[in-house]
This record gives sequence, C-alpha cells and structure tokens, in this order.
Amino acid sequence: MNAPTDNTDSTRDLVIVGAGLAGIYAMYRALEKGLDVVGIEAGSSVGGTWYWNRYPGARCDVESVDYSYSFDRELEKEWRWTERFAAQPEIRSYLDHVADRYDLRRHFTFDRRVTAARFDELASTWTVTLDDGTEHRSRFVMMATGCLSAPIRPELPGIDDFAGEMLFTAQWPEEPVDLTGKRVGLIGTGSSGIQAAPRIAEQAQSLTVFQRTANYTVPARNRPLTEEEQREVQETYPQRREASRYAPAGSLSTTHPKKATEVSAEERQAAFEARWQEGGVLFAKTFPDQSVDIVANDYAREFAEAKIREIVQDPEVADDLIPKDYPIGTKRIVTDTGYYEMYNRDNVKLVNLRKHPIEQVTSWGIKTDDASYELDVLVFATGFDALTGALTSIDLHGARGAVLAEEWEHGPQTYLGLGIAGFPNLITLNGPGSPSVLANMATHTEQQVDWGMSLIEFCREHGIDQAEPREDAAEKWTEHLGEVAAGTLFTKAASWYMGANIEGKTRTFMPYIGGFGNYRRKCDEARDSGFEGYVLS
Ligand code: N01
Repeated sequence: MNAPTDNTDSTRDLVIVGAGLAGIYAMYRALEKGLDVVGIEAGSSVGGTWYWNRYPGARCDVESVDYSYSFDRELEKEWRWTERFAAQPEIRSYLDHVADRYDLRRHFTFDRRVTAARFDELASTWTVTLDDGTEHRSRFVMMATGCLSAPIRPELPGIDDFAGEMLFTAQWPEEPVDLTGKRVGLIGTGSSGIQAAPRIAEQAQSLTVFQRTANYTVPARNRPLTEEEQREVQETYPQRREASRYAPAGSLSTTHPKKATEVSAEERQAAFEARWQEGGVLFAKTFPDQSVDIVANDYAREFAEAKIREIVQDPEVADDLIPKDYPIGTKRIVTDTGYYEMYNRDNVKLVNLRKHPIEQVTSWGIKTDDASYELDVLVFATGFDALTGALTSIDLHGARGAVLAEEWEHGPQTYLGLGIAGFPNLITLNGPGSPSVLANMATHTEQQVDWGMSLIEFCREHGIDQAEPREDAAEKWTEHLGEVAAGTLFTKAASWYMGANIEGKTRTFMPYIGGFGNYRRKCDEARDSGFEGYVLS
C-alpha cells in the first residue's frame, strides 16, 4: 500500500527519499521519534540496491552477519543468515522482513521518483516534487538515495540498432531470465560483470566478455554458515557490533602486524596466500602499508598476477586479464566465484577492447576493429554515476539561489558528507564526503541516520528553523578529505571513487578515506559541540 500523497497545505517534519538500507532505517527512527514523515521510493518495494541489482550471481562482499542492522537485539536474534556472503535474494528478504516487522511500508510511496526539491527560506520548508506532480512540504529532507544507484547506459555507436535483448545488471528483470541456448555478450568487468559472468556462462550457449579495463578479483570463498558459527555470532553479537562501530571499515578486520616492506619474502608470500585462501575483499588489506606504499602494493599485485596466470590456462587470456594501469585495491577489489576459472571453458571468450575497440553495435551484435560477434543478448554491467549522480539528477534548489548540480560542478563539497552549505535542513545519508562505499554500509547507515536524527531533534528542542552547514566548515572538511586521500595510492586510479568513469565529471576522490572509526569520532564531536559546523537560525 502506498502512503497517502499530499498536495495539501500541511507541512510534515520529514521527507525521506529512498527505501534502501538507509531509507528503511531512517523511517524506523523517524517513527520512533514521533515525526510526521513520508518516504518516497522509485522502486515498487523496499530494498534499494538489493531491489534493483537482481542479476545472476549478485552477492554482498561484506560478511552477512555484519551486513545487517544492529539497532534491535530482537531483530538480530530472530534472523539467521544461511551463507558467509549473502546473495541478493536473501538480503532482499531480510530488508522485506525489517520493513514488515516494524510496519514501515505504509509510510512509503512506491513507484514514484523525486524529480525536484526546493527550499523556501521564508517558510523554512522544503517542497519535494514527485514525477506525477505530487508535492510534499516538510521541514527536513533526508536523502537516502544511495551511492551506486544512478546506472550508466553507455553511448556506443549503433546501440539502439541492436535487435536482440538488452539487459542491465542494475535493472535486471523481476521475472527469471532464461539464457539457455543464447549467445550472450557482456560489457563491463567491474564487480557486477565479474559476479554475473560465471553464472551466465553456466547457462548460455556462449559468453563473450568485452573488457575495457581489467579488474583485480579475489575468490569470495562463499559457503554455508555452520550451526556452530551461527551460535557463536549470536553469543558475541553485542561485542562484535560495538567493535564494528569504531572499526576502520565498519566491520571487523585485521592486517598483518608488520608492514609488507618489513617482512621476509617467505612471510609475505604466506600472508598473501592465507588471505587468498580465506577469500574476500580483505586481501586488499593483508598488510597495513598496501594502500599507501607502492612497493608494498607491488608485492600484492605480483601475488595476484601469479594467481591469474596459475588459474587461466591460455597465457594470452591471462595476460589480458591482468590490470596494467593502477595499483591493486585502488579500484574496488572484486570478490568472485569462479571468474578466472570461467575463462577455461570452451564457451567463453574474452575480447580486450584496449587492443580491439568496439566500432559499432549492429542489429546482430558487436563489431570491433578486427572481428564481428553475433549475439542474441547484450548484458550491460557498465557502472554508475557514483556518489553524486543520484543527488545531482534531482533538481535541488537550496537557499540564496543555490542549485546542487551547479554547486558540485567542480566536485562535491559537503560538511562531513552529511550536509551541504547552501542547502539548509537537508541531510545526505552515505553521501560523498563520508566513508560510505569504503565502509560496511549497514554500520555506516546506522551512524548516518542516528546523526541526522540528532540534528533534527536538536533543532526541535532549541526552536531552530534552519540548520545549514557553514561554508568554511564544508570547505575545511573537503580540504581534509583531499589531504587524507592524497596520502594513499587511491588517487592513482581512474576509478569511480574519483569520478573518472563519467566523461566530463570532475576528478576528485569523493569518499572519506580516513577510516570509519575516526570519521565517527569526528561526527560525534560535531554533534556534541552543539553542531558548531552549522549556522543555526
Ligand atoms: O560498476 P564498475 P559495477 N565500453 O563501474 C565498463 C559495488 N558492487 O556495477 O573501467 C566498455 O565497477 C567499465 O570499464 P572502465 C562495488 O562497490 C558491489 O561493476 O570504465 N566498457 C567497467 O569495467 C563496485 O565497485 C558488489 O574501462 C565500459 C564496468 O563497465 C560498484 O558497485 C557487486 C563502458 C563498470 O564497472 C560498481 O560496480 C556489484 C563502455 N562504454 C557492485 N562503460 C558486491 O558487493 C563502462 N564500461 C560484490
């Protein structure tokens, strides 16, 4: 059931945009605090990322027991994760369960997209406009719009001529897609493409992977959780959660006690091997200096390259699969199930677009500069306008004529990632300027929502109509963000963290890379100071 629409003179306390991980929790907290709130969601149900990304093989790369809410011990006790890394259907069921358990759905309007929001400085209210023309007025707006929620459709010459089926990993159909007997082409080898490819190859007659940039990927080594593991997690959950709240990436992780550059070649090899066998993204954090020292990084890179050459039987294919132009881990490292092994199948072919670029998409398939590929289905796993895209695609007008898309033309500027100068009473959850995509999104989301709610409460308690980040505080935070990033190797990759996957987008490292625990402390201080980074009026 959809929440009632407005177009009335009434002013609510809060509009929440999005019903993903962040929107669901924001709604829970808002109702708990007795706010008059409505949520708007473009999808037909809750779930956000896990609603839209239903492609085969979609799976989280954070351990399932950590990728879940911690706000209610009862919820924690009653939910059982079946696998080490949960697949999309299980995470979606979990989020459905949370929405139903706390009766949150009826407060959301589904199948509606927010197209615009405008702040009225005299009335201190936002007017939020939906794609059907409905308007909602509210004191505050929380943007729970996601970091990777504005998918890209690449502008390939002739793309509209393709007569077969086109599928997008970020908008995969609800109904099962049968690829049996089909000749499938896949464009994009980021996390989505690398997760989907082996599952597609198992079903399709043939799979041709069109790779522009090779990516590093580590085996996930997913497996069912044992009864004993389940019991242990349940017994230690409170401590585990507390440690995660101040952990560098929002869930438990350790690195080798010494730097990669301080240990013997044997010790280094053993440490990398142990992480490779353990599986998962923590390979990128085997040694503490791996993401800041190119020598340490090279050791990890060489280890990964040797693994690729060991697994992939054709040396030329192995060579094409080895990234050439960025340090390992500085683009989001992927976790896969059988990706490199897949290239040993007879029905899979890798096309290196760096050597042979796409010239044309035709009605029957793809023409590169040296070959033609006949295809029945084209799958696009071509990424997102990350971190800023979902926000700038809304026509957001703040105070004193500020328009968000213009303000961020030269890169996003935020205060703690949670607020934007020029946009009073607007709270951006998991936005650029916060650790967001570098942290466990479940832990991160709870911190963001709780902080945002404390700002709303503070304003209510102190009779404050408008809370707007100070220009100098936002400048200082953005400067700090850049300084921290510059101390790492991350700025050396043309990644979506840097905005480099979108032509014309300003290149700047958008998330905060100083660690989630440190970030949380800074947010706590800002809150405990009475929000001194804000102009309160
Ligand atoms: O997107 P991406 P994604 N012609 O941007 C290629 C999270 N995630 O959806 O690098 C040819 O990484 C592009 O090539 P290039 C995770 O944080 C997590 O895969 O631009 N190719 C690239 O190979 C992840 O990092 C999980 O040269 C084109 C690919 O498309 C983030 O989401 C699962 C092209 C896009 O890769 C994004 O991952 C899935 C063109 N015109 C996603 N345009 C897990 O939890 C683009 N490409 C495991």
